[in-house]
Amino acid sequence: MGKTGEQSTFILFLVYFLAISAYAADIKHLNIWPMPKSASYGYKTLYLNNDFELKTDGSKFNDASKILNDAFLRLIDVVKGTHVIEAGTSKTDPSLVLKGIHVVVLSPSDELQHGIDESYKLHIPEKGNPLYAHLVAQTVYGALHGLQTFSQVCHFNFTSRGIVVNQVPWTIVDQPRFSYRGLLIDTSRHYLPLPIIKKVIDSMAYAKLNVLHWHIVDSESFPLEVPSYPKLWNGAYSVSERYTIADAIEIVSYAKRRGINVLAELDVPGHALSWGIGYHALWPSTDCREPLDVSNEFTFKLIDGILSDFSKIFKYKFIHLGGDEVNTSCWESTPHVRKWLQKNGLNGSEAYQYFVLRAQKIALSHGYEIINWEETFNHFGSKLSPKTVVHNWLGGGVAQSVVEAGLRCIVSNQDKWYLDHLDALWQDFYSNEPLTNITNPKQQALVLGGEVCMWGEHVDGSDIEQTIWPRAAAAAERLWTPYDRLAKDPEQVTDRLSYFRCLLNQRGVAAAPLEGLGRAAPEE
Ligand code: CP6
Repeated sequence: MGKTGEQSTFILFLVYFLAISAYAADIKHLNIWPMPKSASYGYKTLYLNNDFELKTDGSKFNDASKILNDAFLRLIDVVKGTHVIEAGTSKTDPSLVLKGIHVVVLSPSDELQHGIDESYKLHIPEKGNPLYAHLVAQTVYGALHGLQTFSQVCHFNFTSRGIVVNQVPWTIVDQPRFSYRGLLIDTSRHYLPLPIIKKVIDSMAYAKLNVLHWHIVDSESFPLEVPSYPKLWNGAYSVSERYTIADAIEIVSYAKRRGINVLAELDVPGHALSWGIGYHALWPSTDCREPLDVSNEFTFKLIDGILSDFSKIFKYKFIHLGGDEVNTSCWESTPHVRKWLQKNGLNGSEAYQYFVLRAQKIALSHGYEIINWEETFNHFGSKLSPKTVVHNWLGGGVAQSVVEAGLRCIVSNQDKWYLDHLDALWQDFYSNEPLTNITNPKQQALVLGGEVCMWGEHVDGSDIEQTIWPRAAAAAERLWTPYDRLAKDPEQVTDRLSYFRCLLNQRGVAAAPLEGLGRAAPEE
């Protein structure tokens, strides 16, 4: 029997209504940040056993250095929050008790490198005897992401005085959109004590960021020990504001155990005044103390020595060689450098190119691929090593030209992703799309990802956390979540981001309110 017009209208309306309410429910109850690639869930509640356990039967990964086991212990810690789980209060009905999580890691290797598989599948079934959550990942670092997601579906329940998982059954299939999801910290403008850096690393892992770009040294101070050139850290602010080699190794290892690579930067030749405090020969003259002296062989011998030391500590395949904001007129106005320029037939700008390319060759000889700030590409892009990744920071959307030229690129445009711009809103961070105007899939693949930058002029250990968070989280979702699942209008994710910000607070991270930092930007 055919339907009347009225009936069809009604059915259409009903379908429309159900679709809308299902969508609304999806947004409201899916409090996972960043949003996974896909997630489905139900309505049942399970209780975590007091002795909630990690099971790894069937894993090819033997966890000799306890990366997975420690991550599991941290998971229990953060989901408990500040509460004491009261023994003997857990549910006795075994059909409602989650005994543990069964983690299967398929790759035996614990190598953390750019481009490794970070995917995972998490299933929390509603039935089973005994009942286990299931997490499968190719690498242990994918499994770590899965544990982070698991921690976000656990809640402390005040009735049972224990931890519950709501909305079971869960099925989450997840993987990042971009392989490079970075945060820059700057320990030259303000020294950051080791415990602060570790807290920043912990918080990065909560948001699934995976690269700590360590802008270790710059013009203001040189806080790092370099065994080959032990006077370099004479450029530190004070004797106590320095990192030993053991400190640097500790940072790299701490980050690795959380799935985070450390990208070390030497910003040459333009941001290196402090280097000359220990070695005056690096300065063209006392009136011209940056850029580094391009005419002196010692400059390159020293860069070689530093990178030789770095290659034993910083195992990430990339090294950042800076190359931004080079004032070449200072070279041209220093007599002995001017003489050298004339002898070699170079002007200041050509000498800048010579410097950057020579530093690149040194880095390549130590096995590194190179990241350079975008000025290098803007001045002599076609001369750069094909192993260069161009790091955007100026506003002009250089990514498009970089990938058209066949080079790789990382996006950090200062109008959207500079955390030191205190008046930039989380909505700006959320809406910054790395693939703007890049439609060719081959070119899209050259955009490795992006990075938010916490330059250190105006922050130190006292306020770095609330300056980074929650805005970095907005960028983290942009870099993790498939494009189609991102909100077109950032306001649609306000509640979910608020929730994540609260979660950060509960975990001891001083994330600021979404409305802002509550203080004015300093005068420029
Ligand atoms: N330090 C270095 C900086 C900046 C850059 N490089 C910077 C420039 C402009 C703004 C913020 C930071 N402080 N070494 C540029 C890449 Cl607005």
